Parts: sequence; C-alpha cells; structure tokens
Amino acid sequence: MDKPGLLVVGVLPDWDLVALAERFSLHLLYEAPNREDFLAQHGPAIRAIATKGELGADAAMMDACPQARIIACYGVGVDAIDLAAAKARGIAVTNTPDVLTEDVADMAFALLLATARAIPEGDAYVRSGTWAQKGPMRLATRVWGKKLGIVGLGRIGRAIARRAEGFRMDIAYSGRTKKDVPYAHYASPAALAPHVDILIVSAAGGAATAGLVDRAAIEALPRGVIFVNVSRGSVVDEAALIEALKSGRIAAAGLDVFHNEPWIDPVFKGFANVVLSPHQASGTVETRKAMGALMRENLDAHFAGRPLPTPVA
Ligand code: 8YV
Repeated sequence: MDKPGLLVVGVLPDWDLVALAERFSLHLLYEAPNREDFLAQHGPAIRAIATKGELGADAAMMDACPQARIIACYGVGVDAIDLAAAKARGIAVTNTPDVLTEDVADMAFALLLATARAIPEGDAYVRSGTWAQKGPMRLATRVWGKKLGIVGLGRIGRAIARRAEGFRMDIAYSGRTKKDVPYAHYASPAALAPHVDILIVSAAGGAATAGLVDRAAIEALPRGVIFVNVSRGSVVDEAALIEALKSGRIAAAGLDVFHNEPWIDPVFKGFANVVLSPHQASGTVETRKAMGALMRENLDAHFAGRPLPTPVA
C-alpha cells in the first residue's frame, strides 16, 4: 500500500526525516521553489502536516491539503498554526511539550550569564590580544542574589525559577493567574517591571500575548536592568525594546527570539550590549531527538486511531 503523504513545512534533522520516511511519503515544502505551485501539485496526497515552532500552517495550506487530518508541531509553541482554521476543518493539532522545558530554561540562564558577565566581550578581549596589551577588562554585573522577574510562569517559567533558586535570587512573576508558588505575583509585566533587576520573558506566543511586554512595561523597568527573551519576539514591543537598549534603561539583553525571524531588525547587530541567538533554546541533540520522537508518537497514534499523546486543546 502507498504510504500516506506527509507535508514537511521546515527543515528537520536527517534522523527525523529517515524515521518519517519509513512511515510516510515525504513532501518537503521548504525545498520547493514556489510554495503555491508545490501545494497545488502535492496537496491532494497530503494526509498529515509536520510544522515547527516558527513555521506553521495557515488556512490556505490546510485548504490545499484537503485530506490532512493532523498537524504535528515539532515544538511546544503552536502560535504559527491557525488553530481556529484547523478546528473548523476537523484537523487535530499536536505539539511537543515538556521534553524541551529544561533546555529552554538553560538557554535563558546561558543568555543571562553571557550578558551580565560579558562572556562574548571577554572572549573577544582575550582573542584580540587586548588583555595582554591593556590589562584587565571592565567589570561586569553580578547575577546571583538579584531580583528576577519572569513573564509567564508556565512550564518553562517554572524551570527558570528553579534555576534562579539555585542562584539565591529574589523571584517574582507576572501572569493572568496567581499560582501556588512562593514567588511574588503581579498581574501584568508593567506591574512587575519596577521590582526587578533582571526580566526574563518566557510566556507562550500567539494573539493572546502579542505585545504583552508593552512600552508601559519596558518604560517601568528600573534603569540598568538585564533583559532576556526565550519565548517569541511577538510577546515584546520590539520598538520599545530597541529604544530602551539605546537609552541604557536596558543595560544588556540576551535574545533568542525576534520579530520577523530570521530577518531580524539589523539594529540589533550594532548593539555591543546584546547577545544574539538564532532561536536555539531547544536546540540540543538530546532535546531535538526527543521532540522528533514525540512528534512521531503523535503521528503514529493518529494513524493507528489511538488517543493522541500530546494534543493541543
Ligand atoms: C522550535 C520552538 O520549534 O518549541 C517551540 O515552540 O519555537 C522551538 O522549539 C524549534 O526551533 C524547531 O523549529
């Protein structure tokens, strides 16, 4: 029997493509010179769609694949998938929660330490010979014991808080609901902002959180804070962030996500006080293998008529 068609929206590791090709006939959208032509030609054969956190599926794609009944996202964030369109067409959506939580929290701390302790600057200082020529580098900023604000205390936010406890930080968070945790709660980022030395954004993306860290929140930050974003660029008012970096209200930032990735605003590349990362928070071999395996478990369950392991509500 012919294998069912799987539309692969973005690049996946070879080990996943090999495992998927055992089950499906793969249609690699990202290799197509013309997306519309490709969907018109291959859409009728597609029974499932594999998306990624940053590369989703819109209503037009779903309409081009009228036999598709599942969208399996290789990532936890499903903000790039039109969930209402999927629901209206009876298409199930799955994601890969939990398996990436600890890696994303690690990246939040990696970016925090890299910015506060000026790790890239120190690396350049040694390599360029400046250390030998001019002596000690400028002093950096302490991380342990500082006041940390976390925007969004979901799975990833809690994993960040666990790490922060090890750094003996004073932890507060913002979110719509108060959780059963020993951290101070504020209803909004703007209410949280005046109480932090460091702000880490870990809220889910999507329409509900677009611009959640708004101009009011950024302008309420005390001068000299450190800012980290491992969620989605859309969660932050990027124009206000850039202004705060220019004015020094935000002294340094570690950014894994941006508006319009990967074509980020070039102004970021000119900031010496920003550490840039190419949406890599879940990007370890171990976690990406777990994400691929969980995506396949969802696809296997769907085609076997079993309950989906991690459906998106
Ligand atoms: C990406 C992510 O899926 O989980 C998410 O929501 O954004 C990431 O893990 C990953 O970069 C693969 O594209």
